[in-house]
Amino acid sequence: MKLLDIILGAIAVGSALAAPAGDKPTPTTTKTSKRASKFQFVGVNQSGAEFGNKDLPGQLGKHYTWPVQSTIDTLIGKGFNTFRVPFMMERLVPNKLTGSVNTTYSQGLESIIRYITSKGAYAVVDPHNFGRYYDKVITDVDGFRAWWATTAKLFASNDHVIFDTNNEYHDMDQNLVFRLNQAAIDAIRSVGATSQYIFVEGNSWSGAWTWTSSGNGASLLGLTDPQDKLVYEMHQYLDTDGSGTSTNCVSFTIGAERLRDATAWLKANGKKAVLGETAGGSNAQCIKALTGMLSYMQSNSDVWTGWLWWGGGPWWGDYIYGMEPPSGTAYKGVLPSLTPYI
Ligand SMILES: *[C@@H]1O[C@H](CO)[C@@H](O)[C@H](O)[C@H]1NC(C)=O
Ligand SMILES: CC(=O)N[C@H]1CO[C@H](CO)[C@@H](O)[C@@H]1O
Repeated sequence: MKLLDIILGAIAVGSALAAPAGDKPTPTTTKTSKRASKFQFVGVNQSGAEFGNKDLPGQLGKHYTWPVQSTIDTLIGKGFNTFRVPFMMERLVPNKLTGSVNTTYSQGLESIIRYITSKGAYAVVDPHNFGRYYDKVITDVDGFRAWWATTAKLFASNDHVIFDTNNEYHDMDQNLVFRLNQAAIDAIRSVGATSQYIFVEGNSWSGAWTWTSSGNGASLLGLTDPQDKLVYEMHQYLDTDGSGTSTNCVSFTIGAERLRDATAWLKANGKKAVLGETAGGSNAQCIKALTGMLSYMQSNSDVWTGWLWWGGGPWWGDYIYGMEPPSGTAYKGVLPSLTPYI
C-alpha cells in the first residue's frame, strides 16, 4: 500500500510537470464561458482553510492554506460559477462563539471571498464544522446565533455571497439541528444581510439519500426565512456507504437512484435544493453514475438548483476526487464528461 502511494504520488508529480498546453489558467479578464446547463449554481468546493482542523488555530502554510486565485479563474473558464469555501469556525472566531474575529484569518477569508465574487461568481461561506465547535456538539443556540451575526456582518453588503449554516451536522438531536439552522438564518438577516441565499444543511451528514428517512425532511421543512431565499443543501457520494472515500460507484444508475426520495420530498413541498458535495472516481462506471445523476437533476431543475464537486484546493495532491487544475485526478479524468451539466 505504501509503495503504491509512492508510485501514485510520483505519477501525480510527473503529470503536473507535463500539463497539457490547453490547461493554462484562463486570464482573469476572461468572461464566464457559455454554459450548457440551466443550473443556477455549478461549482467546486475549494478546500484548504479547513485543513488541519485538529490544529487550532494552526499556522498558515503549515496546517492550512487558502484557495488559489488562478484555480478560480481556470474553473470559471470551464463554466463553473460557484465556489464553496470551507473554513474553521474556531479560526475565524476563537475561544468562544460570542467572541470577536481573528483579523488575520478573517482577512484571508474575506480576501478569497471578495476575489471569487469580483469575478461574478457565487462564494459559499462554509463553516466546515459538522455542528461542532472545538470538537463538541454546539448546544448553545444563542452562541451560534452570535457567531453567525459576527460572520454575516463581514459579508452583509456582498450579494454574491451565499451563507451555508454549517457543514454536515451528524449524530445530533434533530430538533437541535433545526434550531441551529433557524438561529443562523435569523442572525444573518438581523445584521442586514438580506439579499443573499442561505444554504441550510441537515443531520446525518446532510445526505440526500437519507433526507426523509433520517428525519431531516419532516424537521427542516419548518425553517423560515423572511427573504424566502433558503436552499436545502444536500450531499451525495456514490460509493457503497455514501461516505465519499472510494473510487468505486455502486452501479451505473446509483446517482439518480440516490436522489429520488429527496426529489419527491422537494416537489411535494415546493422546496429547492443544491447538491453541495458530490464526487465519484475517475472510471467509466462512476462517470456514468455521475452523468446519470446530473441528467436526472437537469430534468428536475424546478427543484434542483445545481451541484458542486468535492473537491478542489491546492493541497489535495493525487486525491481520488481532486478537481484542482492542471493535474487533479477528477480535473483530468472526470471533468471532460461533465461539460453538458455545467
Ligand atoms: C489568529 O490567526 C492567526 C493565523 O491563523 C494565528 O497565527 C493566531 O494564533 C490567531 N490568534 C488567535 C488568538 O487565535
Ligand atoms: C468526502 C470528503 O472528502 N469529505 C471531506 C470533508 O471535509 C473534511 C475536511 O476537509 C475531510 O476530512 C473529509 O474527507
